[in-house]
Amino acid sequence: MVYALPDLPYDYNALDPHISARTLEFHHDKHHAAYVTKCNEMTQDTPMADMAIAEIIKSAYGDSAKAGLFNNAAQAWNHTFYWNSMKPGGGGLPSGALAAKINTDFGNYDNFKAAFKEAGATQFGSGWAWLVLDNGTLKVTKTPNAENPLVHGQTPLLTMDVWEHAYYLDFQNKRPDYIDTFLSSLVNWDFAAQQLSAT
Ligand code: MN3
Repeated sequence: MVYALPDLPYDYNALDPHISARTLEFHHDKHHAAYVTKCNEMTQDTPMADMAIAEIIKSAYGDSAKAGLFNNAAQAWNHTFYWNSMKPGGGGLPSGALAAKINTDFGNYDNFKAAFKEAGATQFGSGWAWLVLDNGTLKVTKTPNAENPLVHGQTPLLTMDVWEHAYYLDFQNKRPDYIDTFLSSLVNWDFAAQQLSAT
């Protein structure tokens, strides 16, 4: 397998002033690119070379001999999912079937929002906050480091990177402000709705 680094789905300055071009240049061109390069180096000339990246992630998870591969493969996948979880002019409320499902499973949008903010703010150190479909029910989860919902049999719908490199240049240590901005101005509900309708 050669997993290609995908281009950002928007221009580097498209999320300005919420997330700067400088953050996206470092985050995509340095951090994401390095995970992709290392993942490809580690699978080259092995039986995993022909596996899809989601299969590599699930197969390497929990295998201490493959911890490095897991971290790089999962981070390669997580970042692609994260770029798509945001869009220029994003934020606000979901609509259609996703909005109805959020109301059913969380009671209302504000309950979802509170759960997502808490997950992002309380993930100690590096990690991710997620909206997932778990056995037919929407849930908010958080994962440490590179871990992602695929290894727990859940379907990810949306993610937010809460590693410091995602927000430090724009928000410094104020992770809660980044989370508020993600929900108010960046979240791509169309992408999450597509993930839900594909299940
Ligand atoms: Mn990151």
